Amino acid sequence: MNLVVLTGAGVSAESGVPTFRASDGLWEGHRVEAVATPEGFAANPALVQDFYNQRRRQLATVHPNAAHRALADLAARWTGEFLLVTQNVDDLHDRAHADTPPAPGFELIHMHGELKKARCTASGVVCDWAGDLAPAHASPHHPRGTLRPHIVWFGEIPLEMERIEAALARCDLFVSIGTSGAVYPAAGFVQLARMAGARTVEINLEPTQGARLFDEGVYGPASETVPGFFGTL
Ligand code: BJW
Repeated sequence: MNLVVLTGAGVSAESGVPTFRASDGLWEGHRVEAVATPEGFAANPALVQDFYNQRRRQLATVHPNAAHRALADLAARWTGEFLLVTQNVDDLHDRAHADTPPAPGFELIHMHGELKKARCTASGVVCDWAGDLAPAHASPHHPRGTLRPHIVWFGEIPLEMERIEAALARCDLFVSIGTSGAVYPAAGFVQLARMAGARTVEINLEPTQGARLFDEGVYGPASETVPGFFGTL
C-alpha cells in the first residue's frame, strides 16, 4: 500500500514551534508580505535575514514530539512506498527519523525549504547552514552571489513538485496532519489523492475549511491522534 502524508505547522506545535495563522494575522509580529515574499526580502534584507536567523537559532531549543516519532516508527516498518511531505521548515521530522532509520520505500520532502539550508542567489546552489546569515552574505558558490534562506516564499514554486504529484497519483492512503489547508499547492493535494482513488484522512486539532474534502477526520492534539491513528495501521 502506498502512503503519502502531508504535515504542517500543527505537527510541530507541541514541540514549541509557533504555527503561522494566529488570530492577529501576524507571524511572530511581522506582516507576511514583509518576511515571506521575495519583494519583502529585496526591500529589507536585514529584517528578513534576522527573522530567519532567530527561527534557525530556536531549533536548538525544540525537540521532536510523539507525532514526529510515530511517523518515524511507521517509516521504519512500512513495506510499501511512504512519502512524507512537510511544509515545515524546521528539522524535527529529520531528527526523529535519524533516531529510527526508515525502510527503503521512505522519502521525506521539505516542499517549502529548510531553515538549516542556504541558497546562492546567483548559482542556485543549496548548502547546509547552521549559523546566522548577514543581510548581504557573500556566497562561497558564485563571485556575484549572496546567500538567502532556503525557504519557499509566496510567489515562488515549491520544491520537488513533480515527485510529489507522481506519488499522489499512485497513493492508496493520503493523510494530512496539522495544516490549515490555506496555502496552495499543498491545499490541493487531497484532491489529487482523491483522483487517484485514495482514502483521505485529515488529522488536526479541529476540522479545517477543507474538511469536507476528506473521507475521515481525526481531531485532537497531534501528539495523541497521530500515534493513535498510525498505531492501528
Ligand atoms: C494542530 C495543533 C496540534 C495547531 N495538533 N493540529 C489565490 C488562490 C489560490 C492560490 C493563491 C492565491 N493567491 C496566491 C496563491 C498562491 C499562494 C497561496 O497559496 N496563497 C494563499 C495565501 C491563498 N501560494 C504560493 O505562492 C506558493 N507557490 C505557488 O503557488 O507557486 C505556483 C506553482 C505551484 C506549483 C507548481 C507550479 C507553480 C508558495 C507558498 C509558499 C508558502 N510558504 C510559507 C512560508 C515559509 C516561510 C516561513 O516559514 O516563514 O510556508 S507560508 C506558511 O504557510 C508556511 C507554511 O508551510 C504554510 C502552511 O501553513 P500551515 O502549516 O498550514 O500552518 P497554519 O498555521 O496555517 O495551520 C496550522 C494548523 O495546525 C491549524 O489548522 C491548526 O488547527 C493545527 N494545529 N496545533 C494538531 N497540536
